[in-house]
Amino acid sequence: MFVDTAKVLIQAGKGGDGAVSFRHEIYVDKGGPDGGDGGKGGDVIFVATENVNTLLDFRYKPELKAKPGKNGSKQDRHGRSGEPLYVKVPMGTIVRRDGVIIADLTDNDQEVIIAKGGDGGFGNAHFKSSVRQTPRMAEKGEFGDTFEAELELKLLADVGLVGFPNAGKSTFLSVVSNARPEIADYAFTTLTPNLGVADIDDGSLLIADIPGLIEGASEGKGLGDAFLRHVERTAVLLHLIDVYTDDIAQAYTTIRHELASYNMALTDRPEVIALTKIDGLDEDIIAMQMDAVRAVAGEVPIFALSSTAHQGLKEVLRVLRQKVSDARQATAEYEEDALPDDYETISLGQTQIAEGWTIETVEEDGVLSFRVIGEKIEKFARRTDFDSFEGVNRLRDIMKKLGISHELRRKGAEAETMIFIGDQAFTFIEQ
Ligand SMILES: Nc1nc2c(ncn2[C@@H]2O[C@H](COP(=O)(O)OP(=O)(O)OP(=O)(O)O)[C@@H](O)[C@H]2O)c(=O)[nH]1
Ligand SMILES: [Mg+2]
Repeated sequence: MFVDTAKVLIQAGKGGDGAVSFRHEIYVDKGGPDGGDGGKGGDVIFVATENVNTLLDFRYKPELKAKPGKNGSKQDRHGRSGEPLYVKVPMGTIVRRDGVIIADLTDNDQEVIIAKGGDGGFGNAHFKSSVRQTPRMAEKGEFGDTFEAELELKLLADVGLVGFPNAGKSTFLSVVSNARPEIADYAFTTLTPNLGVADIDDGSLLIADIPGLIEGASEGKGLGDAFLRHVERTAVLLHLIDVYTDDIAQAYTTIRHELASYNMALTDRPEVIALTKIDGLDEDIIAMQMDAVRAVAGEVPIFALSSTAHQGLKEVLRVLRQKVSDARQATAEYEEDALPDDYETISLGQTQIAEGWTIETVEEDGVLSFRVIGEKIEKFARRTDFDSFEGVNRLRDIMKKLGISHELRRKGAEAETMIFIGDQAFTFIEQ
């Protein structure tokens, strides 16, 4: 199965909590507040690299978490920021969040912050004012950005051409597509991959022509196998073999062996075989050569073509198109099966909340309570230390400033009415 997508849980680090602390000074019972701020949580950063070529690793590592920031401490010591988590991804990786593209990593060494670490909370030193000399509250650090990311590796091409040097790969591409690769009667004419688009019926195929492979390529012979990483990113392989090859079965198995040595996964990539250069050749010889390959190739469809005489090209393109569409379908189905059953429970999808705030009235057994919903106020609530009266009172102050308290009162809130914000619950007025 050709794996080119993965789902991962991304979790940036939580911000450190702010500290509550007071200076110790000789002869002074209680000095000023000196609780430091919490450090920022680590970001999750994706780095595109040409050294990674598949998303396979993410299937075994479905959670990517950056380090939290350290808490603040006394003597105005700020907590250290959490280390960012750098994650290497192949060039051509697209990252989606709730179906929306948030990053497209195309260049080598390109870095994108995928999830931001939470801000650290302010320590109590921050809350000192002329009217509040001994603030006994500090903020909590915010949670880091957390979501399920869908990764997709863009394919380089639908079809990759493989085969010995001189097999006629570039010629094939030049005839079926708009590409104009160099063609010559010697080995290793093609040094870097060429891409071309072939039209077939009402669709099209993106085809990649790759440098020729020889026996021992995986050990560095010929041009080596470094360019096979391009083959890895094609959905279907078209294996081209010169019909004039003496031991044609051997030619086929040699290339298969080199593909397998490079990456076993390439051996189950959907494949089509075509014998090339059949122009002017006797039908019987073509049939004999096809039989010889069939004996070692099993179920793989085998064709015979001539690029120069434009023979048999449409047939090959049609089968390739069908195979490409099957491969994409199979990948999509595999995607659905691949997720563990409890995946929902480990995914901490964040709900997007509109700007501003709204109030939901809840009435149970004649008792009235309210839920306040809004990005900003929920953010403040997350940062509030609910074990501290002062902390909750500050949240009440913010609610006043935002006009939420006024609206709550209008809706009938009284001192002991319960107010819910996010995961937190508290009374309307300090009890
Ligand atoms: N008669 C005939 N000759 C062909 C055909 N296709 C390719 N050739 C010749 O075969 C030689 C090699 O063709 P290329 O297309 O350069 O082969 P390649 O597989 O790209 O070779 P490398 O890039 O070296 O791996 C050239 O001289 C082509 O003209 C064909 O259909 N018929
Ligand atoms: Mg070539």
